[in-house]
Amino acid sequence: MLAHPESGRIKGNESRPLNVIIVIPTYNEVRNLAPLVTRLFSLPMPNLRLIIVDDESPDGTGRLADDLAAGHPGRVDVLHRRGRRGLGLAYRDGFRWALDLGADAVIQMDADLSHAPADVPRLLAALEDCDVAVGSRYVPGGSTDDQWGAGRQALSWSANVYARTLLRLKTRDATAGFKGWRRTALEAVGIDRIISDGYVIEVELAYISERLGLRIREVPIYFADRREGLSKMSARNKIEGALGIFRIWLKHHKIRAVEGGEEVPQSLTDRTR
Ligand SMILES: Nc1nc2c(ncn2[C@@H]2O[C@H](COP(=O)(O)OP(=O)(O)O)[C@@H](O)[C@H]2O)c(=O)[nH]1
Ligand SMILES: [Mg+2]
Repeated sequence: MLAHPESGRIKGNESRPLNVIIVIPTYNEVRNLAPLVTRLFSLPMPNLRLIIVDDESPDGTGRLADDLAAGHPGRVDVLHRRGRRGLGLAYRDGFRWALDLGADAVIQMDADLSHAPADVPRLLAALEDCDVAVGSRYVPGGSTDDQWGAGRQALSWSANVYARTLLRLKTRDATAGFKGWRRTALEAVGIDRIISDGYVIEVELAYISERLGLRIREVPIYFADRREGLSKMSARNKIEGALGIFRIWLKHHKIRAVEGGEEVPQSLTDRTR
């Protein structure tokens, strides 16, 4: 069971503090990472830990992350990935590490301050009575940057509608990258069955969660545009994401859930259908 973040305790186990770990993927975020870490550690969450997953950023983000880790002993881990880079690959490694470190709850968020550190406690509070909390731009009260032009708004909205329609997702913000997970939810998802290497991992996580029948709650957020650095989302990434939806469907559409989010083994559902 999860305790309210401000109490910082696990229900039924008053002696153990709640371990919350935030996984932050970085690629060329040298101007954003230090302010992000400062703001996260200003939250009233004494047991908060961070895992920064850097893909050999040419701008030195990895070195900066090591410095930040040295400045916050025991609270910041840095995972330096080598080889092929990608948001999905980074998250898969980061999630595994967070579970290995014994996280009770895992938060995933971008490094570019588009996701407000001040919203982290709201996601955690939502996890009180759900399995997955989604920081959502597309529920009442949620929004995207005021500076976004109509074209950019339409692009973000249509990517979301595309993914939702093809996969018949109920989650309003299916491409959201700001999520909170109970440990049990991430374990149920199963990191090893995730196939997305890039941005579309966000949709895959939403799809697996819905197939499993996990309790998903969307928490409205304001998504600010990045002020420093550049988006890494290329036209190629967008095409890969669009095609990735079909692979996701193929891989996971047979997942069946029973009440309470417990997965029915595939062989069993095949026999009973
Ligand atoms: N480790 C890692 N992080 C990435 C990669 N691509 C993007 N990111 C990070 O993922 C987050 C979201 O990326 P961003 O470029 O802001 O995407 P946008 O918000 O959709 O424009 C940021 O923290 C990026 O630094 C990657 O290949 N590897
Ligand atoms: Mg961004």
